[in-house]
Amino acid sequence: MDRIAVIGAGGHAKVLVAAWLEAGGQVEVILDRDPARIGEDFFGHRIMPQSNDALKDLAAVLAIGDNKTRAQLSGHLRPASWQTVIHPRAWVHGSAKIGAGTLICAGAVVQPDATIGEHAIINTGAIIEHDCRIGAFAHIGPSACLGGDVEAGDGAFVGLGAKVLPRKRLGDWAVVGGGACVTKDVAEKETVVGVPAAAI
Ligand code: JB2
Repeated sequence: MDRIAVIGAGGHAKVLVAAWLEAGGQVEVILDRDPARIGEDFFGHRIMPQSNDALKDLAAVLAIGDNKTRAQLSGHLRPASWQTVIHPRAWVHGSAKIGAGTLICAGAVVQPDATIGEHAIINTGAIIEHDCRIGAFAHIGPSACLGGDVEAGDGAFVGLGAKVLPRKRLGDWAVVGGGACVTKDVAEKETVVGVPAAAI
């Protein structure tokens, strides 16, 4: 399996690198933009400064939790390709479509005919039911659960343990707070919290 470049060296990168290694992959280089991190050890690699030069012959993955940062970086970094990372103990049905650069974490379930865009995060133990459509740069948090035929737009964030009832729509860059239960559609860029979820 290819050796990849990992962009970002924080908490999310730990989860991503662990999944990639568990899947049998190898890491070529870890890049971070924070000068204070350069030279630190990260999974046995010295953290290096970010540059397009370091990426040009490598598949890479954006290992940064913030959805907007991943969207921005995907527009100006130029690796040879973007690597999709699926933990070997995630369950992804063969009919599901997973975009380039997306991470599916341990224990996540992606059911038939779900589609997930590029550079998304389906975090630990999240459930994506049949026919869901998850946009690019979205993040479905640990143990969150999306019922069948839910749509989550580009950059949408669903917090830890939140639930979205079947057929509901989350607009682009909508935010669902941890533990919320979404019973109505959520507008673009709107933030909702609580049970049942309401705008703040
Ligand atoms: O533009 C960038 C850049 N922006 C931030 N380029 C590169 N190469 N690196 C960048 N970073 C780096 O990502 C920061 O310097 C920092 O080292 C790292 C972000 O680490 P942090 O631990 O703050 O956040 P995270 O994105 O790894 O994890 C967050 O999101 C996850 C989904 C946390 O909230 C986690 O708890 C959460 N599970």
